[in-house]
Amino acid sequence: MVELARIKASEPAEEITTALIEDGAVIVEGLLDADLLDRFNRELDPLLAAADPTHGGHFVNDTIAWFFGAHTRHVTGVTAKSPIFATKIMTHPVYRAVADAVLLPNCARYQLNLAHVLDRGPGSERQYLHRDELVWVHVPRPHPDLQLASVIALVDFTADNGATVVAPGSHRWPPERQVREDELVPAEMPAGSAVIYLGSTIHAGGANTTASEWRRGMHQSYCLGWLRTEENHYLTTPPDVARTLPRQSLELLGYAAHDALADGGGYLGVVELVDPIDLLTDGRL
Ligand SMILES: O=C(O)CCC(=O)C(=O)O
Ligand SMILES: [Fe+2]
Repeated sequence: MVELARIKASEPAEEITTALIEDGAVIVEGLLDADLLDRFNRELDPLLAAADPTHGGHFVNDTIAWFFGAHTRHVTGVTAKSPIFATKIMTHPVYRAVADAVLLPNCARYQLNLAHVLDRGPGSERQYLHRDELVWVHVPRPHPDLQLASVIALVDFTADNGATVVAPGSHRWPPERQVREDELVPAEMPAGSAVIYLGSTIHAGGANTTASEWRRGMHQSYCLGWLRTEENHYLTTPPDVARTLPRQSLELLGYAAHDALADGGGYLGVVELVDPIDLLTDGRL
């Protein structure tokens, strides 16, 4: 039986990064302390209570509708809806340290890709086993790590309630290699812990076979700063909201220019030829 390494959030981040690069995934125990977990869950409670598990049938296409199914309550664009997420969780030092190691060698700055709560209810089937990085299928292989992804357990994750399942080592497999059932591990973990995985690691939200438990998970990911992000942060978190956030959050939301001059490159994402974060912070935007 394959296992995932479990490392405490208080251990040096290099240990987490080493296990992640070795296995393609790692469980970080105690990422959110009890108080932060509780405050975040209380912010989410009313948003989830108002969420419709069918999402009104509104998805970008039919394949994505099938992928998420009709038993999941979604909160998307969490950066604008949860100040705790935008100021404490997206910028958590463990994510920063691991992303610095995994993503920064191949971009001038990395960014948030998406922030999506998946509250997977009874009846949710296992998601299609996938690699998150295939949203950038047009980047020729081999390529460097494009993405760092994570699901934080906001309730205890069990194999029965739909813990994320992961295929350790699959980040090194050729694209055509199929995964066998005995190669999958459920990321069982207590609330407040997280599974972190590479964009190239095969995984899926697990089936929720319980009668009444909702599996509340915070799915967030980061990607190289020169890629198009899955969520459009400028629309989910427009300047009026962004202005209330600290600089580090704005940078992760893509409000900072991607300036690759030091690497012999050019700039991306400017406004009036200026770094928009400067315009935003000094009141000109
Ligand atoms: O909810 C989960 O456990 C995983 C979600 C996921 O992999 C995805 O939506 O891409
Ligand atoms: Fe995924």
